[in-house]
Amino acid sequence: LLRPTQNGDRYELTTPTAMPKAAGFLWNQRMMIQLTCRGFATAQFMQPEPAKYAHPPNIEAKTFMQPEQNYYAHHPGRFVYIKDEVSGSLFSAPYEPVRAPADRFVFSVGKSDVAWAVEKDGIRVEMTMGLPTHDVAELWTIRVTNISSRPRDVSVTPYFPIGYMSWMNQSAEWNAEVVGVVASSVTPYQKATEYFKNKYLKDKTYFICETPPDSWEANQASFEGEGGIHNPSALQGQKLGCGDARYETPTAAVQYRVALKAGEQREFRFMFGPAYDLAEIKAMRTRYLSKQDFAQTAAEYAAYMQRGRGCLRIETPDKDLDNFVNNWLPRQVYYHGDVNRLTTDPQTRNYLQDNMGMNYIKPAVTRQAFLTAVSQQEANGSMPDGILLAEGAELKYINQIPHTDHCVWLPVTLDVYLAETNDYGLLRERVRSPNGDNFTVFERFSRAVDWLLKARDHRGLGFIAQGDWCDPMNMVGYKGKGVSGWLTLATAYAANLWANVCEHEGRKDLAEHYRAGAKECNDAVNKYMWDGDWFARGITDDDVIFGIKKDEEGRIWLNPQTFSILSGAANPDQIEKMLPQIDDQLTTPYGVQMFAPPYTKMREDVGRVTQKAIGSAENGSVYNHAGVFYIYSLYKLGGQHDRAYNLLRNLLPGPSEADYRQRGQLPIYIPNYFRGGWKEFPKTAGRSSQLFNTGTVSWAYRCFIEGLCGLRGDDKGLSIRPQLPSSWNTMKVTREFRGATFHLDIRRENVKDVTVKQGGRTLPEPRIPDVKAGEVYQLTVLVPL
Ligand code: CEZ
Repeated sequence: LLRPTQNGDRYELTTPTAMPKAAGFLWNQRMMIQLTCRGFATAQFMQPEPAKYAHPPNIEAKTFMQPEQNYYAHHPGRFVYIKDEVSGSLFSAPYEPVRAPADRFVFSVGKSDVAWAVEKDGIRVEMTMGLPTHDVAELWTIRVTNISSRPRDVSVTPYFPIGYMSWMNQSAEWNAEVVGVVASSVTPYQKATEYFKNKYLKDKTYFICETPPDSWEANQASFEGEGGIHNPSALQGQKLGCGDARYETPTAAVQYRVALKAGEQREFRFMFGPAYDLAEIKAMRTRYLSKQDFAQTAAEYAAYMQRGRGCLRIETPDKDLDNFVNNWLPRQVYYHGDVNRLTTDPQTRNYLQDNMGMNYIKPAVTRQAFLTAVSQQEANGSMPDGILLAEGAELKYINQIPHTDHCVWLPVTLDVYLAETNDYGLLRERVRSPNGDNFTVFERFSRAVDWLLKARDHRGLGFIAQGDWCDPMNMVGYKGKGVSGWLTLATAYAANLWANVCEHEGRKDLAEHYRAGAKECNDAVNKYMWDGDWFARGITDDDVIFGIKKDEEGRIWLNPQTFSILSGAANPDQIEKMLPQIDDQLTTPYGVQMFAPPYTKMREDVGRVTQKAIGSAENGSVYNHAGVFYIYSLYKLGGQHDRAYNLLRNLLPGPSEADYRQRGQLPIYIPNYFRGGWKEFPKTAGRSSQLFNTGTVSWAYRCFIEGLCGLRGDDKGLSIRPQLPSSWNTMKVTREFRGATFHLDIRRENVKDVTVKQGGRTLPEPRIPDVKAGEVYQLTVLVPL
């Protein structure tokens, strides 16, 4: 079904039907494309707002990237029809639209390309797609080989549907100068002001060929005819109709008639993408469309991916895990830090956490992100709902709804930046904001935490307004009174972290102030929200406490428990009561659910989260972001090696075949959720959302580095406290840190506490002080039995 190849550098799936939505993705700073094993594709590019150059066949709503997208016969994709012109038999690669079962099928996802090899009736089709590092375009190589022992006469017809581009104006035609189909459109608008904004949009889509085809078709309806997409009428004739589309749905189909001797092979190259005008298409053609340029572009792109390789290599008893941590997790972290989910207004909490991951890859990017974020701080110290990244960008979608947690993420993510870089100098940078105020980063962080401490009610609990970390929890506090237990705890956690920084900066007075604030929050939660075995989630506008034993739905929520551990609100007795409840009520074979039981009907004093489908998204799914907070809190707590590790491993599909099939996802990324509703709907439980945009990954990487491997920096160096699961006796780790390289040989032995040896010498404590850039440290680490 599924196997890693090339040392985990690639994953191969050998059937298009067992996990139909299994996909790979590639990106550069201007675009992203997700390709499923069956050949369906979703691509976006930034100009600067996200736009598409291949569309569905009818008007599509514009929205943010959604989980659990469905595919259908006419979904945009990249396909090749192969017809035996003697026998008349037809198939398509990779699998859609014909859906003819192949004799051999391999979908191979690499870090810098996506490829297929499909064989049917003696013909092999290989398809490979790559991207340039800086431009928006897909580079396709299609190779057709006669693997039978007789000469073959086949037609090869790449089919790249362009779809419904615009209700104002759309057309497509063959252009001999660029050797391809060029579709044109006008992005629809109504306000005169938009005309000027849209004037330079890339409203053309091109599909150009290195080798001129024998015929082509630019009109979708003519291509498909009465035969249907699985057996297009255009393939019945000697050649394609060479038609155009005049306010008709554009497509790009080109045909080569090839006679292949036994063993003979033909190779074709194409480019697909958006352009402003013909001159740009010509320039793209000249820049990329040749064998040599494809090879060089692929090498450059691979080097670009390689720059995101991260700072950790592990060798553990679990090879699939090693593959993921060494090859794929840092790649996904890099993606988040590199493109900010392809929005011009990432949610503030997402922006900060995505950039938190960049600490382990390119800390200079994180540093800049802090400066950008605080430059948009409001005059009252609060943070806006989204951070604007492009000129003219606006707050959209969820960023128009007031959420009260954004300030929390400043100290929380700064903690990692300081641990990695020790760059306290950042705090002394001065940042002017558009509202005219001018403060140092240090002052801005203080103002943010002060705002959080102020935005609390008479009991000392944090107002939730129309949401906190949980976006769709929009009606707990929309009347202005409701409070969030989680937010109050997160405020305490953030205030404590900030107090540590204040202390480091010689501001004992402020440290005391923030610790006192944190204590107030913790005390308030303990006073009003402890329900005997766990903490409640919140109290509504009408003073109804929820997330407690007597609730039939939404009875226990994960986030308050997690943050009570991180904030120090929970004492050891409380933790001892909470953890088994989380095991019993929330933990499933696919990870830990963010609450349970899921809501089955609207609760008007909680909000639209209760209206989401049972076990999907925030309604009681295995929401990995919440799950990984919990894992992090277990590693912080210590002594929970197995609980933490089992959940950490479970963020990843596999390694059993049954698990892969149930989750339906390749083990090359962590999705934002797996379906929950484990007791209610076991049929769908575990199913992946297939959405690789998620705050989970920076935390997951952090858990591997700081938690499992126990390697955390501070102002004095690197401390070493691995937390191996009990089933492991050894582990090898290579960690890059502040320019130095650490090789650790970790073993279980009869020691009382973690013991570190360097060159036969036992260090006085498990830490390396004064890390020197350029140095290589060889360490033996002994951990207790
Ligand atoms: O968005 C995510 C947010 O990007 O949901 C998380 C939140 O912490 C992240 O910042 C938890 O609520 O509006 C909706 O109902 C959406 O479902 C969003 O809540 C969700 C998107 O689906 C992306 O995952």
